[in-house]
Parts: sequence; C-alpha cells; structure tokens
Amino acid sequence: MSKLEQHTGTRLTRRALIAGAGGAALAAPVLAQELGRMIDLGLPGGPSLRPLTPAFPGKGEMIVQRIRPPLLETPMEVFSQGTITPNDRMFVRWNWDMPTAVNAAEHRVAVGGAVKQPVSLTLDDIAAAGEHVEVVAINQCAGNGRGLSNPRVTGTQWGNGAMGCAKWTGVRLKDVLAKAGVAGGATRVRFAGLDVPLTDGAPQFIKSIPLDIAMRDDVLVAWAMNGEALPLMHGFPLRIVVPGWFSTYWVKMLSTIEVLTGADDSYYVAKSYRIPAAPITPDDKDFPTVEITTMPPRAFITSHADGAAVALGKPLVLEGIGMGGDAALERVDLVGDGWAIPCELGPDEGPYAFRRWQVTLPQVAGNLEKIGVRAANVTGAVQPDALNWNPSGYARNVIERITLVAQ
Ligand SMILES: Nc1nc2c(c(=O)[nH]1)N[C@H]1C(S)=C(S)[C@@H](COP(=O)(O)O)O[C@H]1N2
Ligand SMILES: [Mo]
Repeated sequence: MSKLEQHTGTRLTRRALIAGAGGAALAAPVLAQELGRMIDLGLPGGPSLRPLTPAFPGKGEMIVQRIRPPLLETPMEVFSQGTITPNDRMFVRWNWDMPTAVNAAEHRVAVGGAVKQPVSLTLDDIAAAGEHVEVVAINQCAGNGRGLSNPRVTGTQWGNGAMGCAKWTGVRLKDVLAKAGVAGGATRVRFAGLDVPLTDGAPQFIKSIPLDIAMRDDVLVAWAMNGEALPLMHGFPLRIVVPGWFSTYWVKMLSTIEVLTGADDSYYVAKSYRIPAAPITPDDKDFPTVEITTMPPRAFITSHADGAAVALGKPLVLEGIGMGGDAALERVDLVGDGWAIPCELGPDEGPYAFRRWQVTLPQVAGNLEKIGVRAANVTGAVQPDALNWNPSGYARNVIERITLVAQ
C-alpha cells in the first residue's frame, strides 16, 4: 500500500489537524457528516455544490474543497466586509499533507547552496537578521477561479475565493540571505517547507524565485499575519511573502533556503505551475510554456451576487474590491455591453493590497445584464473581456460578469 492509500484510507474519519499560534497540534475529527450546508459556486463544468463549515480548528465558516490535506475556500461575502481578510477566513491550500505540529524552539532554517557560509538559523536568529518590515499583500492561488473555466480545466475547482489580503510581518529575505552571504554566480533562491509528499518518489513542494526578486525590499520571511503568529495552516512558524506574485511562491513552514546557480529544474517550477507563452485555444497541444510569476489586475462586485434583485426606478449603489496585481491599482470601471462608468476608489493601503471601489447608478431602468468591473493597474495592464484559457486555468483575470434583476 502506498503512503497515499494509507492516508486516504483514513481520510474522512481523521481530523484535519490544526494548531493555533505556538504550533501545538490538535486532534479531533472533522467528519464528512459534520460538514454544514451547501453553497453553490456557480461552476459551469461540473458539480457546483460544496459544503460550508466552521468545523476546521482556527477557521470560521469556509468552503470545503477537500478535507485532507485541507483545501478551504473563502466565501465571497468575506470580501464585502473589508480589505483585510481575517486569519480565520483566509483560504487554505496545501499541495501535500500538512504537518500537524511544529516545535518552535527546535525549528531551524537552513540557508545553503551557493553561499559563502551555510548557516542554520533559529527563529530568534531570523528575527534578529534585520529590520522588522510590514507589508499588506494579497495571497492569491495561481488557480484562483479556475473552476469557472469553460471548457473545464483540471485541478482544484476553486471559485474566486482562493485569495485574501493580509498584513504580513517579518524580516527581509535579503537580510536572512546575508547571514550566509550569497556567492558569485547565484541565479535563483529556492525554498522548501516541512511538508513532504504523501507518495513515494513524488516531488517535494519546493519553489524558487529569481535572485533580483529575492533581493527586493518587500520580499519577506514572515512570522506574523494580521498581527498574530502565523496559524499552522498558513505556515507557522515562517513563510515567504512575495508581494505581487502568486502565492505558489509563498512557501509555508519554511525550513530550507537554497541559493541556485543555474535554472531550477525541480518539478513545481520546470514542469508544473506554467502557462502558455502565448495565447492558445483548448485544441492546442504542444506549446511553449513559461512559469507563473506576477499577478494581473482583477476586480469583483461584492455587494451583489449573480441573479440578485435590484429596485426598479431607484438609485443603485454597487461596491466591491479590486487589485492591481504586481503594480498599484489605477482604476476600476463598471462595464456593460458597450459602456463603462468609472468607479470611485476607497483608501489606498499599498500597491499589493485590495482596494475598495464604489459606484452609484442614478436610476435602475431595467435588468442589468452581464455587468462586471474592469480593473487597470498603473503599468497599463487591463482586465480582458475574454478568458485567457489555459489547461490549468491559471492566472484567471477575465472580467467577471453578473446579471441583476430589476423588480
Ligand atoms: N510548504 C508549502 N508552502 C506552500 C504550499 C504548499 O503546499 N506547501 N502551497 C502554496 C500554494 S500553491 C498556495 S496557493 C499558498 C496558499 O497559502 P495559504 O494556505 O496560506 O492561503 O501556499 C503556498 N505555499
Ligand atoms: Mo496555489
């Protein structure tokens, strides 16, 4: 029996084991029958209902995509409540099983590879490595919204709730690297966490970023999320934060930092988490790919769901959130068939944060068919009208459309 079979055999009868700050493990079962009411994610290509449950330790009500390892999605209503996603509502994603306990006192981060002097750092060493820095940044899975792809694509069928925005606190990665000293010829910096594959011979989840990105002033080795120690599910005791980049690079439970001198040929960089180098159609087979890196702009209507009723003849206030991706949000427009109305932007909490928008329509004259919001960032990137379809549904940023029914 493989390790995977051993685990899945007990999957529904054992707990998703989550600890709070400090990292001690809990073990009480989340059973399939405990999962609460169902929510419809509106996925066009397959079963669309998912359980909604508050049963995961340390979590508020979350959409269950998978029990173990946990894949939990944030309900869209959370994004109507503010620009910061509370820790207990942040989506959760683990590629392999997550460790259920971490001993902070014994935890070490090994910094090695192309360095002058390999070092093994305690949490205190990391905290003392440099200035403490805070950055508000969106954590978004590269596959966020892929369940909405049409034609359907493979992978977790996320709605748009595999994203959230938090304030992250830590030290600069470059200050941690300086503890070892980056050697000449360095090209990339690779990260590994404490999680290991369930199946023998399967690749470990390791990811690398180019050296110039690693040296940015806002790329962190973070220990806090919204002012609290990272919850175990979100990578206690340390995770990488790369503002503006998809969170596949934000390695959790950081245990190894490795400076590379060549290309990274590891599975999750060279083979997976890649998008077509140029647009393709669903029929295309062999096409060149590039790795997923930065996030494009996106915006969402959070005040109204698809199909919601609005009052005929009355003014209508629409609200939501937008993001610039890897650069500050510049504008959000409400768009329909051949028209666009600029929205007012709320307070600016930094280029990598969610930003609220609002627009008032003076009078609802009839149904609002297939309206959406279109974000643009300061580099000129604008959300497209058509889906950038790719086989894994990565980097979705097509304008999301809803219809409001006048009554
Ligand atoms: N150690 C480790 N880090 C990881 C992963 C993982 O499987 N293991 N998954 C990555 C992916 S694909 C995503 S989308 C984010 C999710 O972060 P969150 O669970 O804190 O929301 O973690 C990233 N970091
Ligand atoms: Mo992800």
